[in-house]
Amino acid sequence: MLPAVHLTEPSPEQFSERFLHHLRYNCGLELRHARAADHLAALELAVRESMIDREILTRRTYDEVRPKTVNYLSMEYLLGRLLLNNLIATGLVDTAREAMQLMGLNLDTILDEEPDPGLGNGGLGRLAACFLDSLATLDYPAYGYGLRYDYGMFRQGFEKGWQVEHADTWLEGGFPWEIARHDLTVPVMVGGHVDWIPKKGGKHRPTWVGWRLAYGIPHDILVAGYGTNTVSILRLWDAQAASEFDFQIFSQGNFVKAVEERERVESVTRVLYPADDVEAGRRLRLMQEYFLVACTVRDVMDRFQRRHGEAWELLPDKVAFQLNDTHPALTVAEVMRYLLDEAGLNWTPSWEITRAICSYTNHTLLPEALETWPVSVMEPLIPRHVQIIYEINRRFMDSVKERCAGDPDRLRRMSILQEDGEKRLRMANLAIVGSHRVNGVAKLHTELLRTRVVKDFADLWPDRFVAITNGVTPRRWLLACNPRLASAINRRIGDGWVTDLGRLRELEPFADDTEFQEEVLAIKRANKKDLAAEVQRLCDISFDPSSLYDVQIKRLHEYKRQLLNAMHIILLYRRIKADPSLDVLPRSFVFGAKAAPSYHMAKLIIRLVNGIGEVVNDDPDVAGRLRVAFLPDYRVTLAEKVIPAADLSEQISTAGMEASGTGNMKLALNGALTIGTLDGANIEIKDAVGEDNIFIFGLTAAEVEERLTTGAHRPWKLYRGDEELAGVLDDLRDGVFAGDDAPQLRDIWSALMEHGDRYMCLADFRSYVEAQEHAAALYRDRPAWAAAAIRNIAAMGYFSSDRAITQYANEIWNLEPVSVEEHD
Ligand code: 26V
Repeated sequence: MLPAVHLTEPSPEQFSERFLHHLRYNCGLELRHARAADHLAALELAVRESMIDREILTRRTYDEVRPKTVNYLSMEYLLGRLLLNNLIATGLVDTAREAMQLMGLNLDTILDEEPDPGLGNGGLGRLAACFLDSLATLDYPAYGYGLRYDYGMFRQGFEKGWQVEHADTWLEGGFPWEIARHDLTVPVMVGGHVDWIPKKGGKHRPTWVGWRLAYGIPHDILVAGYGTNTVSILRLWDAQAASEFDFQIFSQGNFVKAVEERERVESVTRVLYPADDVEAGRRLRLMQEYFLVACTVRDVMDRFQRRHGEAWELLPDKVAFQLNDTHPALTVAEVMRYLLDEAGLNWTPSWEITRAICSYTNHTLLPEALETWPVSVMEPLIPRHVQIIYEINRRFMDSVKERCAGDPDRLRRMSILQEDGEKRLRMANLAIVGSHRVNGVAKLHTELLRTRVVKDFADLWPDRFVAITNGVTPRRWLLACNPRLASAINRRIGDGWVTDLGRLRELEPFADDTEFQEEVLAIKRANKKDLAAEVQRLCDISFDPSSLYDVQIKRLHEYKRQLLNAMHIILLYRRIKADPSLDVLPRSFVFGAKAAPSYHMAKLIIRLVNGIGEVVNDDPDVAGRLRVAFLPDYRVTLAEKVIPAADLSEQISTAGMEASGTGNMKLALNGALTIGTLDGANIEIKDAVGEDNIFIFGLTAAEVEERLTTGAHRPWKLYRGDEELAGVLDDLRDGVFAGDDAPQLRDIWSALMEHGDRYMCLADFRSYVEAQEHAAALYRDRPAWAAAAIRNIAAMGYFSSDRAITQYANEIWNLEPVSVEEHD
């Protein structure tokens, strides 16, 4: 008989007892000696207690019910700070606030001490984090799986306007949210080769021999659902070398070599790759991808076996693997290997099971971001997997040949093996062939996948492709980050929206309510004041809260077109210089973006924007009407400060290039109006808010495609046809905003004028400027702007990650919620 588990709500007094207990017995301190970092640690441990109780309850329930469980595999999780969200989820915020007060401490000050675990690059990693929140909140049995990088996303600084990268040592001060589970360590095989060895009955079977062992140590981060007992686990793997005694080499007395080998194995989880585009083709990156997959499949299969023994035919009823992009695509090969080599099944049932449990989400259309791996890199590391993939491909090609004999081109395109030049494996093809569902992340994105990127596959298996538009968690992206707006909404429609975001529709009637308009404007102003203080602190630039806050926050990429935004600022500046008395709407431009350290053009664009700021911010002719701030080290924590204060949300990617975007949703949810192209989820946002409440401009995806493929895009013609555009381009050519770096920054001009302007900044320039003028005009009409902002908030219900996850559960995983009750 297991002991009863009841969850009791601590009083503020009890909670401060808990806090003091942890301060004393974990930090060895009395309150009077504790510093900010100690307050943080003690508070985290106090909250963790409540989460662990729930986690134990959750595990018990699942051991009993043995439900189907989804396993989300992602190389990246951009969690952001956890303390406030965990306090909110467990219902302890008010208790904690009071408890801190009782001890003369301030909760907000402590919250602001927490570092931000940045284990991801951008949208894909943040989406994974929103999904974990929704899975737990909706009571879906789920595990997140990822890697525990010692160094996460680099910290960004600026020197003379250039990006500089610093190591992110997020584990340095300890990370109380994780629990190392050495008892659940898993072995991972690497290297060796495949032999054909006779097995029982004399049949020769391929056997992987000569491999070496590494180990994966799980570190669990608890993810508490909001207002439910469910706590799910994000399990991050840390690579560890085999113990010294396993080393032959060691016993041969070659000590230094043994240590080097350990170092090599353990470096697998050392650092997050800070590029989200050009596939690195690096051995270490492949090793990371394999390591995640091998550890995870082993862990899931072990759990399955504990619950269901060798009843492998039950796998599709009990297990789902969701591949977050192709990075974990080796799951297909690893599950096959497990079923064939370890469970001893034959090919056909193994393949049926594999396909029934795997599914794949595509997050990018850019051809340069589609992963392929040289066979020559893969073979020495995972020879058995390469062999299995060849066999998958052989059978697949045979089946395609039956259907489309006489179309060798199609066969070549669909093959997992790319044979022109160096032999490579195409991970997207592997993921599609090995999955029962493939999803895009917005309607347009899925359509473009179907008709362009993987058309042959969609023709062959139309039902395999589904569209599931991304979403964001309302807990972090409204309730926690914008308490002023959240309470104002609660006062009008109650707080049901927190778990049912569609309820925001009930705000619609308040769009024309003067009182609510004024309240929303006042809240925005207060948030803008807070951000101004932050900008002052970070950049030493002063923002006027009555100016329009024009915000672009996202990774730095040419397709996202921070450059187009910069060109608009240059245009405004030129207009003011030409006539300083001109009536221009005061604007404060906020940029937040990291460039991949190896992405030359992205770094030039950062330098350009910083250069524009330098020229514009202090120009007496401008008289404070334009302010440009590039906030250093953009990350989740900074997003939480910028988003509530934004008036205008820049979503200006070249149409057909942004898969979805999720910042667009967060900003609109916080009452910013979008200026954007018909790209990604912008299209669905426009449909939801109505054309009058968004500023749409630019070419459509079809028009971009047409111009790019026919060569109809003529930068010089556009230059000659638009005097203002020509002025902006001349400034770029002449390095007006580049100081001593003019020669280097001229590459930006060259990309536009000499290399064809691949991202169509020139083509969209005029229509962008006009959209900006519409935005400025509306901003001057405060009640009209407020009404549009309210309509945006009211229309964001669809963009909840709860809706997205419900769709995954129903359309892909066939997964049911399981509620976690207290135990008697
Ligand atoms: C690719 C690579 C290539 C090798 C090096 C490391 C690395 C890391 C990430 C990636 C792919 C990044 C793809 C991505 O983040 N896509 C974004 O996904 C968001 C969520 O679906 C979506 O909203 C964005 O539009 C999309 O750009």
